[in-house]
Amino acid sequence: MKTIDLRSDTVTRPTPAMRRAMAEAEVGDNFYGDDPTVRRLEEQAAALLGKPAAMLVLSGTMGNLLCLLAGTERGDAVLLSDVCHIYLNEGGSMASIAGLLPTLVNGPLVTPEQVLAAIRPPSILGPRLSLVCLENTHNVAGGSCLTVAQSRAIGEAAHGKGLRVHLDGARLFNAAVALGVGVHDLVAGVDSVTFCLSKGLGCPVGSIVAGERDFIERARRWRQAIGGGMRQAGVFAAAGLVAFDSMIDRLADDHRNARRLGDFVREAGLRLVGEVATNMVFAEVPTTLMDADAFVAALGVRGLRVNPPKGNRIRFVTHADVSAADIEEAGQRLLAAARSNVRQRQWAQ
Ligand code: TLP
Repeated sequence: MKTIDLRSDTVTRPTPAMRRAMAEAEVGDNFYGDDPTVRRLEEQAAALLGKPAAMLVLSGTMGNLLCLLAGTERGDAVLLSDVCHIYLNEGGSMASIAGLLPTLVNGPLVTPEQVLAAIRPPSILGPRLSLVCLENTHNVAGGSCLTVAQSRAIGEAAHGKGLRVHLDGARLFNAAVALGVGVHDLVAGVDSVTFCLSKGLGCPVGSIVAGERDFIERARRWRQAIGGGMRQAGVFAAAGLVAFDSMIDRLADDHRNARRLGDFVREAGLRLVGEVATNMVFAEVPTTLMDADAFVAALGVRGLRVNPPKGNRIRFVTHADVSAADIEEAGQRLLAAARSNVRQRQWAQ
């Protein structure tokens, strides 16, 4: 039985074209700026995003942290959602490493009104609010997209008050493809952005940070300081170049597959949480059907892998290593898992 892995879009293996490019990559010591493949990747990334400079880093978490470090001063306050990845899932590094004070907005969306409401008159008493963080697509909000207009409006509100804006765009290309816009339009209103090569774009490792030249130079110093300096990184930057050529447009397939999976989720008697906007499907297992842990176990027995549930909520993520046919098969397994439990309940009564 073929395992279908829907835990995350980070589980993809490099494509044959990536493996070839990695094996043949021209490399050099990136510390000395000698790696031509890294340089090419960074130039292409900056051009794609319409930002003056970009830099390769090891992960999305590292990219976000560097943007916090380079875009703030210790003791500053940062406005961000209480369910965003930087706050929830990055080990508290914004506080423990960057020395920042989170100012939280309830729920996934940070609005221009919330930005304006968070501004306090200058005072030596309070923390200085200097940065707003956004996330696009938003993971916990079900892979939902922030539109160009929304991003611009938040950027304008923040800039009007002298604040910087950072975008955690781990899945920025998913948003661009789903909205049918260019990534540069989605990041026009932000000062710094991180996106991941290792998620929907299918690379084995790597993320990009981008912004103004002096900002990227500050981030480069911090990358070195936290041990993120790299040598012949062209070996994996080469996969990123392949991704730019061949892995962006195909994200539409992942989105189509996610919508199809959403149909199966409903058919299985689970509650679909929100609309399926990109490559994520969030579902709640009704207690009348079964306990969510038992349901995930029933899926596991049938070769369908998902992460442990959070409460009664399960996340399914589509990616380049699951085909439309795999999704049909996953749907059948989902239905079978739901039916198996109903039967067990009937026996237990
Ligand atoms: N998200 C991962 C897990 O949290 C490990 C996932 O499976 O979704 N921003 C966002 C919005 C993310 O979803 C992630 C990873 C990151 C940043 C961090 O990226 P990495 O894993 O490269 O550090």
